[in-house]
Amino acid sequence: MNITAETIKEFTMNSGSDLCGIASINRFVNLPPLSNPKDILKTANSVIVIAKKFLRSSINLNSTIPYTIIRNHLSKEIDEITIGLSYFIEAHNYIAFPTGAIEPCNFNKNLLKTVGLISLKNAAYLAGLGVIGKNTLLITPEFGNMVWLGAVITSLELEPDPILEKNPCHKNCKICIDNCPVKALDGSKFMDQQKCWDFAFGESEEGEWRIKCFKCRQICPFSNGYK
Ligand code: B12
Repeated sequence: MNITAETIKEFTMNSGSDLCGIASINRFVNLPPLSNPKDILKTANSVIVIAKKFLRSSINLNSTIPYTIIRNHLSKEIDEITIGLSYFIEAHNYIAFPTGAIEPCNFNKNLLKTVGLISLKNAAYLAGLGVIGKNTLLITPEFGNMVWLGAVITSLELEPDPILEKNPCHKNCKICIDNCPVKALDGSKFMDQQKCWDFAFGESEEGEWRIKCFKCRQICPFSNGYK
């Protein structure tokens, strides 16, 4: 059986993805040295990126428990889909492996940044799923920034999707930058990881691990798509 982009999309959608896009490897150029799948697999030809919709009801509550539940659950679901897809592709004699939705990560000593196997936001942009907003998050036409991402890097050559270029962020909108409680955003492509990390992740007052801040998602006018 010949695996085509359609086969892959059918597989991911049947496995529970809400979006799936494909980037050809030659799109991963002019990136910081941390985002190139070719550094991991020399024979990589494509990166398949999937997204699941994040539950919007979880972001405007007086508790961070529901958001944390959804984030943990989606990370598992995404990993299950990308692992399943990797086995499916491998069964057709190609190399394929998942990148992990949230972990493990590496600490890059040169950049002084914690980095995933690849940057999923970049990969999703290059796979045509959406654009990167001023909050540095991927914003998709269908669900805005309320998506959770995962990817498979593979030696399989696939027809890539067109990149979306039109960015819906209004030129003068700075709502995410102005409302970040720790000023981790400055309008550039990188955010201040340490500031965000120290404030947004860790023990809650009740003593359990939580994600305690997601203001940059919540306040964005595109938390529900921009079609
Ligand atoms: C480590 C990590 C964190 C760290 C650091 C975040 C960071 N931006 O680096 C902390 C703990 C602070 C964090 C916070 C959050 N995170 Co986080 N995080 C990750 C993780 C695991 C790795 C990110 C990484 O590698 N960062 C390294 C930096 C360098 O890369 P990057 O920001 O991804 O990509 C930027 C650069 O490459 C740059 N860039 C692109 N091209 C070029 C070219 C040049 C020349 C230059 C200089 C730069 C440049 O622009 C890119 C976009 O900003 C990813 C999963 C993954 N593997 O990607 C999730 C991920 C990015 N997190 C996510 C989310 C949602 C969050 C939070 C909202 C909290 C939460 N978990 O719910 C906040 C929001 C912060 C924000 N506004 O960015 C989602 C984003 C989904 C989306 N819609 O975009 C991801 C993709 C997880 C997932 N599986 O969906 N996160």
